Amino acid sequence: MAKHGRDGTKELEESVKRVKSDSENNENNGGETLLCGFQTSSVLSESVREKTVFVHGKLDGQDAVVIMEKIPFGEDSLTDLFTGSRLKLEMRNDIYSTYWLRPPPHLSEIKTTVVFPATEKHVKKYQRQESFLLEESATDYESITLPYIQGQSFSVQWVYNILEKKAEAERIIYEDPDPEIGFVLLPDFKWDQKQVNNLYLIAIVHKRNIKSLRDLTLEHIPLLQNILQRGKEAILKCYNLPASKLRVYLHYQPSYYHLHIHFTKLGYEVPGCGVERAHLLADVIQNLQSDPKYYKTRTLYFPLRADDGLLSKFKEAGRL
Ligand code: DD3
Repeated sequence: MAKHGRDGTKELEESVKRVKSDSENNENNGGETLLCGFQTSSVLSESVREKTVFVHGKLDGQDAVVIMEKIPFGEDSLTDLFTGSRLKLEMRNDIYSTYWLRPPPHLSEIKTTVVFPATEKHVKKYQRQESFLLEESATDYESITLPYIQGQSFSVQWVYNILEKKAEAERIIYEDPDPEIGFVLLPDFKWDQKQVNNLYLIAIVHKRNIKSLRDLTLEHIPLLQNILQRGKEAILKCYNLPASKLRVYLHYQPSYYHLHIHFTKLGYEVPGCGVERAHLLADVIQNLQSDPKYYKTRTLYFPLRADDGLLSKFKEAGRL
């Protein structure tokens, strides 16, 4: 488990360095040349603003999705950037001049995520899609959503790997091993971990039978309170970020059906943090306190993408 003290940034840097040298030592096992043979089929989506691109292609004849993202400037790297770079002049005019700066290799890294082999679902997930807001009553959940979830083989093997320390063990920043109210807290891999400005951690519960918000009742309050309390404490200790700077919430629908809580930095407008999908953990706790069956009985609203299988089920049932 990574050690983190009061001085969050130093420790953060240290753990980032460690993760890097781990993967550097790994050579090909760490995938150094993995993408050399990548054959692009299509660009699924891209965003000029987010500076991301999602590419579908083939590796060894199998489908793969590669996600690349240029990361923000970190304040700590500015000195290295100025001293270690060369400029190529583009134009000069009066007191104005523009350049192309060629940064040293360690400052020109692109955050890259590879899904391989990718299923058709992975490929679809990253195609730009229209979304629609659905209204799910308690009976809709029982008759449409629940059977759909159960019929799907949404694999959460990667979640079990984290809980069993078969993957990402060194990335865990806090763990409460209690089987009832315990959880693991670690960086979501969307976070570059280079700066706290776009902090994104997930708490994954040890208990395995809670699919989503819909399953929560009074009996889960101790679990939820534990995550809220201890999660905030761990983030303060590790990254020096107080609870007043955190957005702590659940998604409905979640992207995987094993209960997990998102911790993101306030001000960082991460996809999925809008009112149509995010439920603040503190609100969830209060709602359960005032009505133990709140999430079993209420109508819940959520957006679905046009190609989502669940959307078709709602259409078939005449609910859209
Ligand atoms: C996922 C939601 C899931 C494709 C992609 C992402 N954080 C993860 C595996 C390991 C992780 C995550 C599913 C999958 Cl790009 C399909 O996310 C993960 N590890 N969000 C961490 N730390």
